Order: sequence, then structure tokens, then C-alpha cells
Amino acid sequence: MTPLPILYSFRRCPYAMRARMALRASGTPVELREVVLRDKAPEFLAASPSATVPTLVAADGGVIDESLDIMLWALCMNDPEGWLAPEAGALDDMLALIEHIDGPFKQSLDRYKYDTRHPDRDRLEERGKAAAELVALEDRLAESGWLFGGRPSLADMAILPFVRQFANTDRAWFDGEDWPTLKAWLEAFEQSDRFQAIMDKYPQWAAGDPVTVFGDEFATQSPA
Ligand SMILES: N[C@@H](CCC(=O)N[C@@H](CS)C(=O)NCC(=O)O)C(=O)O
Repeated sequence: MTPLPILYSFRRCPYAMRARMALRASGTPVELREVVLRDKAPEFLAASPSATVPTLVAADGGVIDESLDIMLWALCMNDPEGWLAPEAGALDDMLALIEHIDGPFKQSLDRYKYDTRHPDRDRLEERGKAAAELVALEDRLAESGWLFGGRPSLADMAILPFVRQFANTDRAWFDGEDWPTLKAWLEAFEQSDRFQAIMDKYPQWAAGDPVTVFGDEFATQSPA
């Protein structure tokens, strides 16, 4: 039997979340290896050039250590929900928006959330910059409910984990802002069966552990 692809993942990492969402949507089972960032397994360090999660090791040994590339890898094989072919706009439009969120938005989010690491920055100013990006998303969402039309696409699933991270930094403040469609969009994501499923908890992986199959409801633990 061909070995499963291996996904080095960390439950709370938004990059790993988006990769796990796409693997589920594409119906691609993987062997999940939970990484603890302050105690990275030697096998993970040997496999991942960047030593970041998520990292996927394909059955042919190829390594992908960028979350968006893992999403595209899975969805190019199988995309039953049409995440790569949105109702409105095209793949390039989605990639441009994702790049913007991964860039300026994520930078402000980090300076807001991890403000003690950025003593030279004003936390609330950074929150304001990130919020301006979310207001732009609200305008898009108000048109059709999702970022590129009336159903979820790659862009929604790549971006939502970061909006969630932003919201959770100060949920009371976030909930008090006037972005009703954005809030409904985030809530639909957080309440979805798929999101719940990708947030299952796994113990830290170590060599010799039984294989944890992620993406196959009927065989979550099978002997190595
Ligand atoms: N560009 C990468 C970024 C991934 C990333 O930065 N992941 C964080 C965790 S959320 C990480 O692994 N950091 C390494 C560390 O903390 O040692 C991707 O999209 O996969």
C-alpha cells in the first residue's frame, strides 16, 4: 500500500488550519503529526526546510512547507466544492487577496496580538490598520455572503483562520464593531462541522507512535 502523505501540523496555527480545511474539502487523507513548536521532533526538522507548520511530505517524498501551496496541492487533485473556481472572479483574484491578507493584514495582526514583541509599535494603531482591511472584506461579503460569490472558495478558507485570530485577540471589541456580514461569515466558519473536525485535539507526535489518519472518520487511529 502506498504510504499516506504526512502532515506536520499544529492545532492552533492558522496556517495549519487552512491546510487542514483544504485537505478535508479535497477528501485527501494524511497522516497527521502534531508538532509542539518549542519542542520540534527531529523528523520534522529533517523534513521541513523552513521548520514551520504546516509541512506536507507527499507519498513521493516531495515536501511542501507553505500552507497555501498545500491547499493548492490538495485542491488540484480533487476539488469537489469548486474552491478553485469561484462563482465570481478567478483564481488569480483570490491569490491576490490572500497575498494581501497574508502580508499587511497579518503584519498588523501580529503587532496587535503580540504587542509585547513589538514595543516600538502602537497596538491600537495596528488594530486600526487591520480593522480597515476587515472593513474592505465586509464590503465584499455584503454583496454575496462569501468573498468571491455565494459559496465558499479558496480565499474564504485561506483568510478566515486569520480573521478568527484577530477576533479572538479581543472578542468583546470585535463584536462591538459594525461589520455584521463579517461576523456572520466568521460565525458560519467557526460553527461548521468541518471546522469543528479540523480542530480535534491530538497529542504531540513522536516517532514510533501509532499512525493518526486525518481525513478518514472511520480510521482515526490505526496501527503503524
Ligand atoms: N508561510 C508559512 C508560515 C507558517 C508559519 O509561520 N507557521 C508558524 C506557526 S503558526 C510556525 O511554524 N512558526 C515556527 C516557529 O514558531 O518555530 C505558511 O504559510 O505555511
